[in-house]
Amino acid sequence: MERPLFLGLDSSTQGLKCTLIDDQLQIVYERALNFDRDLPQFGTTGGAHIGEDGLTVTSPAPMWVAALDLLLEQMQADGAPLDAICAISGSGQQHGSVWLKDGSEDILANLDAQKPLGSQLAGMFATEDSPIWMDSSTKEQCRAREDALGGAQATAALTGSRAYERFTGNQIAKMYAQQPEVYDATERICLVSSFMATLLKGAYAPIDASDGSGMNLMDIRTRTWAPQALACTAPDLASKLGKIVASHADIGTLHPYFVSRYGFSPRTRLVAWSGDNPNSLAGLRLQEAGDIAISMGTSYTVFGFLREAQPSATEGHIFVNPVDPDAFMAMVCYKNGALVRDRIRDASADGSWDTFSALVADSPVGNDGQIGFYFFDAEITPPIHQTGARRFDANDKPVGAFAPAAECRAVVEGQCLSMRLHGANIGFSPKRILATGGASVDREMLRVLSNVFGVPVFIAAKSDSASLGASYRALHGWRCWQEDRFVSFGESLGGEPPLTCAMEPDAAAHACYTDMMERYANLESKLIEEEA
Ligand code: XUL
Repeated sequence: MERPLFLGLDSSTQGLKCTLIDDQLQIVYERALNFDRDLPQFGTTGGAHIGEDGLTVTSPAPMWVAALDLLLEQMQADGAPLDAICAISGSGQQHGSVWLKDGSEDILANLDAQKPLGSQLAGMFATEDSPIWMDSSTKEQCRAREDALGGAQATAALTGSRAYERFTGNQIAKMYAQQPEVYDATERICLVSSFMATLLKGAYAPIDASDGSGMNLMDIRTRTWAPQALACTAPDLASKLGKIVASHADIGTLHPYFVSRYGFSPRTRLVAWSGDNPNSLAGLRLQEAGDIAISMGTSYTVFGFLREAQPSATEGHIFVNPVDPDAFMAMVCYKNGALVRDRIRDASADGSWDTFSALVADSPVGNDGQIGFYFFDAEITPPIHQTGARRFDANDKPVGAFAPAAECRAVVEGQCLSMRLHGANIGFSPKRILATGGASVDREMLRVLSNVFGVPVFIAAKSDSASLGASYRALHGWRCWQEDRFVSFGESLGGEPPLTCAMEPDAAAHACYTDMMERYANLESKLIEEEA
């Protein structure tokens, strides 16, 4: 008999991707399409349309429908074994919303397998312009939400995050205020994740608790809509949002359209879709408290598994955990990641990574007390909008410049100290770190990371983890459904992930960084105060 297969789809900002795995977690097929390149008729840049104000950012919802058509056609043409797939789950860019008109479920129920999805669903959208996570046009709505809910900390305590402009609740409030006719014509507001699941189900699919945590609308403890958060958004919202389910929930079978048109099995189960960051947590197999991942790309993201939630008004987000419905995950985002390292490499290390690493390796742990802050872009964590470099000597006195070696080390140490400080503020006490992304190939970066946190650093075999995570979640949800009980994610996937330990901490260096933390935090607080 053929091995059972599990399909993960990932609808990101730029494209749609699939990862097909077997029950031993081996990848048997992958394919990706890019919206700008493969669906040029939608005229997107990076999968999005940027408004004239520079703040409003949307994506054309019909593009996501056309992408599903196209990807499935390509899979079929490649001879991917679609009939052996037991379950499908997926990952969507977080926070984006899709607005479906009254009667959309009837259109979905009556799909004709002879025709592509796109032409049949064209009339389904109350607006084709779906607001996405890159939008930052809802300042007013954010202020109103925090006022209504008792301030930023109260908003975070209830919903997991203070009011953020990209979060769906604030986008809904803006739609209601500025385009009430769209709001009134809408029967169902989906997230990008639940919209894609809706297409596969041919009926409205529920929002999962993990992606639902990115809306400023859900009570992260009860995993239900928070009435006070709905009330300050728009009228009669609960019925337009539908139900919230656990991320591992089985949400029904694949619509017969896909069985007839593409040759899927009529028994294919659907597992709730979730957001891309939750799926990355699943893809990296962070499955117990103390597991954190640090993704060091253009921007840096620190995210990990938490048993207890400690929401903060100043940093990060708490989401319900996508692989353990009783736990949480937290995420802290930085804008000044790779860009800063690149600039300092160019300015102080002749543009060479080898020179940069050698300078860091040859300079003392703790940098003789010198500390630097480098904000070349307005920063998210900490919230500092003034750009530039700020350098301090061992007596906390501002200085204009460091010697090249001290400059390179100050960047690396500063980034790691900041991740330890802000990670701790949102509740992380890591037992191990999984490093991914461009900077994770730099041994000196890994050494400093391990020494700052005092824990071993591991490398993930595959850093592009959202669609892989979706395939793992398909397997997880399917196991739970088959056994009619909650089977842990680890047990479903067969125990511990195979990880390579890249760096062990040095006790003396860790002690030195622990001493430095207080100075680092105080200096950072002063910079934040200067902003105010
Ligand atoms: C997370 C966020 C982004 C999107 C990208 O809060 O806004 O990471 O999920 O797809």
